[in-house]
Amino acid sequence: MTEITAPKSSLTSGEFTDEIREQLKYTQGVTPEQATAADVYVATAAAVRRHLVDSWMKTQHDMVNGDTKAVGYLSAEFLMGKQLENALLNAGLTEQFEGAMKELGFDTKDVIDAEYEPGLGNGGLGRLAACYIDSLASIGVPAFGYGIRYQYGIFKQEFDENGKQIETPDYWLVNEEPWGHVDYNRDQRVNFGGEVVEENGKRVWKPAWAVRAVPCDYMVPGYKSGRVNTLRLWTAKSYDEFDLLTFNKSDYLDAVIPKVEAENISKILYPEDSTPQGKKLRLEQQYFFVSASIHDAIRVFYPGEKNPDLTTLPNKIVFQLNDTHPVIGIPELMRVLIDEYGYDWDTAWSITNKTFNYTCHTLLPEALEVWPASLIGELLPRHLEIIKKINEQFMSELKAKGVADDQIERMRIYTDGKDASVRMAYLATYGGSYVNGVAELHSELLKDVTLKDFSSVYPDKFTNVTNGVTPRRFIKLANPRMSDLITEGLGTDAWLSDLEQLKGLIPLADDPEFVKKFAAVKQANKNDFAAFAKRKYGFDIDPNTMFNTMIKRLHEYKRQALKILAVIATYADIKSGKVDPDTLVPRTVFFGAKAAPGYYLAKQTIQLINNVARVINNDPATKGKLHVYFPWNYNIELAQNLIPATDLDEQISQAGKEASGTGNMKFALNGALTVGTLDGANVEIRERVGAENFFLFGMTEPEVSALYAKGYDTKGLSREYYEKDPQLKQAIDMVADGTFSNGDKDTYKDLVNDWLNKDYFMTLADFRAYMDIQAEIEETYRDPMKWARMAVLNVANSGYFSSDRSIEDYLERIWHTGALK
Ligand code: 4GP
Repeated sequence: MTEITAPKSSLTSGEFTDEIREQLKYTQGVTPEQATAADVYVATAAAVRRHLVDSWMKTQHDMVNGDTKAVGYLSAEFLMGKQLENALLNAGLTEQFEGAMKELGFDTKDVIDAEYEPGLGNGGLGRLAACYIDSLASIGVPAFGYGIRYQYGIFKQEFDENGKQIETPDYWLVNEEPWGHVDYNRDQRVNFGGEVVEENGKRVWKPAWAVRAVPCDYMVPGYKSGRVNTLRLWTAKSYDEFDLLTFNKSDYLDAVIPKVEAENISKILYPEDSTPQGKKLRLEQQYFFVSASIHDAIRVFYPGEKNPDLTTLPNKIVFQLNDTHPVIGIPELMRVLIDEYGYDWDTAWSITNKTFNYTCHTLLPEALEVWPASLIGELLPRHLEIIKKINEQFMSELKAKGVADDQIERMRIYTDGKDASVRMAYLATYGGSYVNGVAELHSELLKDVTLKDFSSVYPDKFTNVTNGVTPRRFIKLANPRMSDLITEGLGTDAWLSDLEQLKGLIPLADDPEFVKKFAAVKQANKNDFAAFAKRKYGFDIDPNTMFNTMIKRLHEYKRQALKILAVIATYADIKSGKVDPDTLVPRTVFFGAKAAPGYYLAKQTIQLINNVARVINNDPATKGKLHVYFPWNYNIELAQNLIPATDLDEQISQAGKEASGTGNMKFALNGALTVGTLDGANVEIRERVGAENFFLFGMTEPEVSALYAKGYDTKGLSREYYEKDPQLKQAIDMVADGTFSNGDKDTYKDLVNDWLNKDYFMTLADFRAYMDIQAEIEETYRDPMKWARMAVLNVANSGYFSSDRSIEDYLERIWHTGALK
């Protein structure tokens, strides 16, 4: 084996240029003169991969032959973002790339832009997985990301002429995808259906059909660690190309049905993020990637062994279940150990229990997956038997511990009866060693509310790991100007792998020169964003206004409705003459959000925002004072451009509903101030950056609970807020009266109805507090040095929110492993 090749900084630009030329010639068959930016992108990607291969092999070798336990991060989503720039940075080839592009006569931006962004995730949970595999590699922990290589990622969002969201398929593989290596020789067979029979006193699964799981490997280079891990995404293939008999009878279409059915499994990312529907295909996807991954891990760690000693499995790899999606892995490992390797139940249980842990990313009860037992029985009959047996064992264990009968009933993993079902969160909690929430408040609520019965019996299983984000992508790449300024201020760039070093900026918050430079960086980023938005969306944005941003999935609990009602209220005040627009801080409000295709109220909210934007942006009364833009198809690229340009960030979810949030961290680390509720990680961000550097408003979680107890949503109490607050009333009336729908009163009727009669997420109840905090925000913004100083302090005190720190917490509290030696 070769030595670890730490990024070869000795490589010259000229040499790198030659490598790219070689790729162009021998792989793509074009001359540099014929090459387009897209060709150069593919050639550069191939050249970068070559530089990573030795470290990749060395990392795998050390992982398998050493005694450092690896991490298997099982996730249905990996929202990676574009790869080229990140790979160049982590491989230490950024400068060589810039030199090479000069030599070849290409603009680096054009080449980077040629990459099609893969959207293999819905939102927070998928992006977190991507940050975590970056940090694992950067710290040097051996790890696999295991997931699905969906052919279609999250839908592409467009808006029609009425401002409605239109979803179109996102075929990200439209051009050559140079990063993934399809490895047909390391495939796995995944079985489905059929029945379980008794043979020689043993239960034997006789599956009815199977698909071939083919891995596609992505190298995950660590930043300056010399380590390269693997993201292994599975593609479903059919074992039969077509049925020759049927084909010969000229039923061409029928002949390919089995192939289509098999390949459907990895066809498309399931589009919901918080409202899973009982879809068979979803369960097939989950089992498909989890089964392939478990078998793959055994193949990797016990190479060539016919009778491996799998009691050592928990010392070789620990599987992290990213939400409930991969939880079928628990009965699958039991099945593999018992049926395929002949272990007895207790030994299998002990191995399984030590190998899995579970991270919960939500508190919305409807997002904790529950599968109908009939569906599991149909697709995975042997697993259903195992789950029932786990449930029996669990109930006896609870009884033996003296747990009361009614509590035991509530805790059932498998619920009997006509609508028998399996609660995946419960299975994960019992079946693994640890359960963690993703921010302190969330972990507390998980323990005290959602999984209270479990934490009362197994208190030691519960822990917290507050989320984090990778500073490489979200500071260094997204915000190069600020990164340079930080490096200048600290005299080193070591902060990029030890983000707490940002604390060194604290004294600089009192250095007017530094603060001025910081403000100038923000202004330059805003200018850049205005140019980007012009190019990409045709927007004419005034960069000399406050940039006020709300980007995240569209969900009622996140309360985009609160923001848009506040915008409408301000607009109404200007129109009615109540407020002189010249007294307002000029503001540009940005929204970025996709709504799940089946989520009606979320889609209405999108339509409303678009039409508020249309009306306000075309009204001379607000020109230069208030504007609203909704760039479509929110993705990582947009986030990387907009976050560094933002002055004020919105984190205004109903307290107790946002598990953590990670956008909030990205904004604080890029010098935006936050207006937010005491929810998710906002709580910890505020604690760290200081209450005086955070615009807090709204009800707390206990206040929210108290208001529910009064019957807020069931007795229609929101109407009282509407009646009592003329500003709120006016805003809602404008939505109802057709101001934002060309006079049509029906367009938003369901949205308005919901606000006035239910308003489950208490938008109306928090409206006044939200309007009141605006005065403080405006006053602060009028003092640019004060604002910039607060922004510096946000950056300086947010180092804790590096995903490197989150990974260190996982290592210590849950995984009990570390970096390769
Ligand atoms: C998200 C949570 O909504 C968000 O608060 C959290 O920061 C993120 O996970 C990562 O932990 N949940 C999802 C989901 O994306 O699909 O449930």
